[in-house]
Amino acid sequence: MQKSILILGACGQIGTELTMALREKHGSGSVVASDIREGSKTLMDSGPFELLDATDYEAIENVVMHYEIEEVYLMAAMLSATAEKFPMRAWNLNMNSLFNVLNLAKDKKIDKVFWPSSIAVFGPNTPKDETPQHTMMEPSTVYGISKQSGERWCEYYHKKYGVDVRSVRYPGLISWKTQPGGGTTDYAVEIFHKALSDKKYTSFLTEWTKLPMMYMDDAIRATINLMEAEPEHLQIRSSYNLGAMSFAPRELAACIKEHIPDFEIFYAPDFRQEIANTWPASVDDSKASQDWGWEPAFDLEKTTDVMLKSLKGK
Ligand code: AKB
Repeated sequence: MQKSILILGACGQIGTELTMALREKHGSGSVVASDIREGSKTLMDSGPFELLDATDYEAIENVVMHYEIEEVYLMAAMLSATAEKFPMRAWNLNMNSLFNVLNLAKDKKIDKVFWPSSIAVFGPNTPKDETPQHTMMEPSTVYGISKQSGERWCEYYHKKYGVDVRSVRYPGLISWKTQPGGGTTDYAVEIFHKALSDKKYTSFLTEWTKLPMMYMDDAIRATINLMEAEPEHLQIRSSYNLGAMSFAPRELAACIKEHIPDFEIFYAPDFRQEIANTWPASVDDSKASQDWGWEPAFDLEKTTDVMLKSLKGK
C-alpha cells in the first residue's frame, strides 16, 4: 500500500540511505526528504525535497499538511562528540525536534513516528557485556542524556496519548555511501577510507576499546522492519537494543590487514575515548528478535569485505 512519508534529517549518514531505501519500496513521490541543507545529487534527484528545520514546529506541520504525510522518520540529531562541544545546541536540537513530531502524532496529524536512540543511553555503571534491554543506565554524555530523556518521552506519549512511536538504540554504523558526522564510533568508517588512500590510520580510540557496531544495510532493514511490525507485537515503546557485531580497533585493523597486508594502525586516543569508556562492549538484543524478528546479516568479515570492495569501486 502507498504511504506518505517524511524524513527529517534526510541528508545525514542514516537519513540518506533510509530515504533511498524507502523510495525504492514505496515509490519516489511518496517519500519527502527534508533537511536544513541540500544533500547528495542522488538524493536530491530521486524525489521531493524540502528545506526544513526539525526544531521549527510550524514549518514541519506545513509540510505534513501539504503532502498529507502519515509517517515521520526523525533522523536529525547532534551526535555524541559534537554534542560535548555544544551542549545546549545539542539539547535544543535533539529534544525539540522530538517533541515536534510526538506532538504532531498526539494531535493526530500523523499516524506513526520513528525516532533513533543509541547505545549512548547507557553509562559507566551499566553492565558492559551483553548489556540487557532493561538495566542501570545513567548516561554521562550530553548526547546520551538527550537520548535517554527522549526514550522516556516516547514511552510516555505512547502510554498517555496512544502515540505509535517506534525506536531502536543504534550501535555505531558503518557505511561506504555516506560519512558519519561527529560521533564516537566514526573511526570505524574513517579507517576504511584511510586504509585505501594512505595504508595507515591513527585511531582516536585505544586498541582495546570494544563497541557494538552495525553495517548500514542491517540498520536500514531493522528500521523498516520495526516500522512494519504489527503494533500489538511491540512491547517496548522506549527503544529496542539492537546488535550485530562488536569489535575493538585492533580487531578491525587485523581484518583490514587480511585484504591490505601493509596496512598499519596507530593509536592517539582523544576526548572521544572518555565517551567510549562509558558505552557497552556488546548488547543483548533478544527483545528485538522476539518481538519483531530482528536478525543481523553482516558480521565483521562481511562488513570489511563489502566496505573495501565498494570504496575501491567508487
Ligand atoms: C555516536 O558515536 O555518537 C553515534 C552513536 C553510537 O549513537 N554513532
